[in-house]
Amino acid sequence: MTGRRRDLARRITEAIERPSPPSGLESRPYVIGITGPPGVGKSTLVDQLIRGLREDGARPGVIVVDPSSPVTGGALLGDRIRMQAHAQDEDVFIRSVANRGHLGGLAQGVSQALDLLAEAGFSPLIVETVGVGQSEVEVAEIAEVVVVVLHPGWGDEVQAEKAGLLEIADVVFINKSDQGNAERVARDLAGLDVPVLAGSALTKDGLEELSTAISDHVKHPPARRRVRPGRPPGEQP
Ligand SMILES: Nc1nc2c(ncn2[C@@H]2O[C@H](COP(=O)(O)OP(=O)(O)O)[C@@H](O)[C@H]2O)c(=O)[nH]1
Ligand SMILES: [Mg+2]
Repeated sequence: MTGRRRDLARRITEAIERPSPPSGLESRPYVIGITGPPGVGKSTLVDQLIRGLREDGARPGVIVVDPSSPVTGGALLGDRIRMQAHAQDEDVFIRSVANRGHLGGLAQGVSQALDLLAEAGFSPLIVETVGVGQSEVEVAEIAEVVVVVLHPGWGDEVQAEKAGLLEIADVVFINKSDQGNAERVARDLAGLDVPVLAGSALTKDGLEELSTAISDHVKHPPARRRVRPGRPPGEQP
């Protein structure tokens, strides 16, 4: 690791551990939020997104918020392995942060870490969070576009949990459609006001459509507003 990267890594750690008020960066590069249930393929998908962005000459910066294991207290090793292909690439910065089961201030720390990545010239920015509980809602606040990743077997979750996750979606991607029938979930979500796509991070099926949906959303944010936590639906900020 070069000294500059080491310094950036250290400052990100400080930001996560001791968040301070936002730096007030005038124009941060856009932030892509990737959320969904554990194991659905978010990290695999992020790895593919990084690949595509690199092909386009972009320098993506990625923060992965891991549910830390109560046993190890550390970030899941899997994410690092999943994105290891980029470990030697100086034009990609990937950082895992463990949420250690508490969420207070996490969004602020992540937001600050994103500012640091932006200052270091990384763009666009990607945040992966697990779509359970409140953390993803917090992080959705930071992201210009939130991709909710689901799988073909999705649907057995508690209704409230489902609703909470879908509320923050700008794009839904039904991953692992190589393993099951995504149609059923897609039909379930037909009433949603956002693009619902299906594909596979493993076979790369549907990934181009996903990239297009992401950039379409960033370029032309729909008039419809995502329901933000703490703000009644329909109310303008
Ligand atoms: N069959 C199949 N497996 C996948 C796909 N995407 C990811 N996986 C696998 O699902 C497992 C969990 O993936 P991961 O990206 O770590 O999920 P995350 O917890 O949501 O970040 C890994 O073994 C991946 O190889 C897919 O589209 N199809
Ligand atoms: Mg992951």
